[in-house]
Amino acid sequence: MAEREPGRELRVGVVGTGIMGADHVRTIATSVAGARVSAVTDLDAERARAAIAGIDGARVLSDPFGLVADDEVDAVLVASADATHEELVLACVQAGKPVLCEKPLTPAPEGSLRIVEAEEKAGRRLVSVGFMRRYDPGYVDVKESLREGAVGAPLLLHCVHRNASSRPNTPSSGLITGSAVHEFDVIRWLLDEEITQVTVFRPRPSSLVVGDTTDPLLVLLGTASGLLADVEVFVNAQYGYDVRCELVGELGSLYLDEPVQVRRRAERTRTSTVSLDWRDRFAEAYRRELQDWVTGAAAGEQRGADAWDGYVATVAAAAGVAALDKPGSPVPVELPPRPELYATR
Ligand code: ISE
Repeated sequence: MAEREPGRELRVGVVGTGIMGADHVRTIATSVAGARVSAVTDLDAERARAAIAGIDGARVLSDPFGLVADDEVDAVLVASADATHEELVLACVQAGKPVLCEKPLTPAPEGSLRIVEAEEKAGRRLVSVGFMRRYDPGYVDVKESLREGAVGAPLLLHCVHRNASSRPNTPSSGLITGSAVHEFDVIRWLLDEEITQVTVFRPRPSSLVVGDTTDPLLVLLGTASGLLADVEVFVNAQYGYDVRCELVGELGSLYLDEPVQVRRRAERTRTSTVSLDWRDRFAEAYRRELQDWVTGAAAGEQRGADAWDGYVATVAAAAGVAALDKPGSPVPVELPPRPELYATR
């Protein structure tokens, strides 16, 4: 890795300038201190050029692996197609460059485990995974209040994850691997314990869904200490993007602030407090995530969800996908012991 002069801005290379990649480029350029975007790459060169329009010193490169190796790239943000994550993240680990990879770390657990093993071999953590809810002020408040004993011992978690609409023919598994996986991560992060089993229920599907997607789904998760968490995933809720979380403890409940009003598609234009998608709902979380990643990378520290967290999320999601085929029956989440490298945070 090229040596960075102390005090110089961290030069970030971004692979993939689709919806999330372009959003991250904008956020780094406008709202993150100590970093600048030095290079981007995308299968669609035009889209890559559009993403860096107006950003001084940023270049469009044609090869993502060339970007990882580039002397003017100190750290890499991977926001390309899920299937490309493993190779790119492994290349970053081999090059000794910090990498922030959008979720999922890899589509299947085996790929994430190979990344964990590569980091163990390198003897250091370089990989962060974009589970941005860990930076959302509301979720952070819930976690801190729980730690401070505000509601006593936790008992139950109720989670809701609604999108306005999904792409036609989204496979039902996508509701788990693309959406509910955020709750899987946030549940283990909030509670500081592992998910041990996943059960999926398939209620009557919405008639507004295009294709044979089962939407909504109800997912029930059990944890190591016996807590239960339910997650409603409904990706064609029509009225907007709506994420909720309530933690019930022995002495009270903690929940994300939410607008109290009727939520209907027809009212969307009048209810400005309902988000249209995750980019505006989690804009502050993304900004804080990127800032923390940059600050950590500059100090040689890995921050946020690590490769082990990314791996565990894929294992839990795979259990959820298996559970789709036997509604109402729990599927165990089986994990190897957590490697020493990930013991301290
Ligand atoms: C999307 O891919 C995301 O990652 C969003 O954060 C999530 O809320 C949404 O449901 C997914 O489709």
